[in-house]
Amino acid sequence: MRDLIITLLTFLILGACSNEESYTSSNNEESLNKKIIMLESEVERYRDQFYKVYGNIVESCTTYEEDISTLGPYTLIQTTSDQDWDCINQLSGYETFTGEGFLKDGVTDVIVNSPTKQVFRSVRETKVQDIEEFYLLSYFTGGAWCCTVDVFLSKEPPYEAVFTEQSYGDSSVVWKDFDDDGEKEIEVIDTNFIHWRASTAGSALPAIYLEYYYDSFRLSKELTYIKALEKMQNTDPERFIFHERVNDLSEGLSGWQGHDIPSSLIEVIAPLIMARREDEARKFLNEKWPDHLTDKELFLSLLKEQVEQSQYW
Ligand SMILES: [Ca+2]
Repeated sequence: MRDLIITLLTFLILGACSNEESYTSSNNEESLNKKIIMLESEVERYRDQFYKVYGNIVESCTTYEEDISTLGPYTLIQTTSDQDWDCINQLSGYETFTGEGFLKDGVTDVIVNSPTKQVFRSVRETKVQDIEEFYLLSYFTGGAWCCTVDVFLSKEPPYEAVFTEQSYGDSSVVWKDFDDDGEKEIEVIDTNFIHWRASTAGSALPAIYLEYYYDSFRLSKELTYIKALEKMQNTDPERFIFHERVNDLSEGLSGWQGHDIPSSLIEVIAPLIMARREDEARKFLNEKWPDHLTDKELFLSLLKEQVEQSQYW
């Protein structure tokens, strides 16, 4: 392995030398450019080969451990890798900057099987919780803004995933009895308003509520309605104001007539529409709509169109 890497590095150095040679011996700019492009593509090729060889070295110095446990009727198989960096550095003949973390290290695979089939798989570290009525599996997908995935596994036959949600950001869905009736519900932050006429930070994140009903979750219109009313009453009225933008470069595509749409306003109106309380949504919009803005009906119809994009509509 080490010899192979030295050979590859030698090719790279020779490539660089011949580049210099042709530069001094030729005045033809075009042929020089061609030569540079050719050498660059060769360097890329050697780089690819180097990573392949290096990846093989890392793999040869990595041990995998499979941990099998049970989760009620389910079997949880978790594979963890351990990269030996003394071994890797010795075989490759040099030390890396970081000394760790080439390819995947740590949890590389999580599989959950029911008695009859595979019901879950993730290549990310997964949090496993017994939440009484269900098992909850959660993992973070990574990325600057994204996303937590929650999967609810049934404790009753047929044993399967009854609910999967990818939430925005690093928060899981909330599972609790929101209305003290003895039955728990799921609070989901609906992601369908992200980037609707707003920036990422200015986007509305309306909360809706789901109830368990005959083996699956469905929208709880009543609870979604109650929570929208709570939000309406408990929000500082300042947060329902359309503020004028200093520099609106969106040409009407974002905000409304040069104003930011208050995200709290959508966070009340969208759940009201979801709960089929459109009359109350309209009444609330009428109360909050400023005199200096126009096309309120168009605004409401566009907002409603967006609500209907929700997977829970
Ligand atoms: Ca409840």
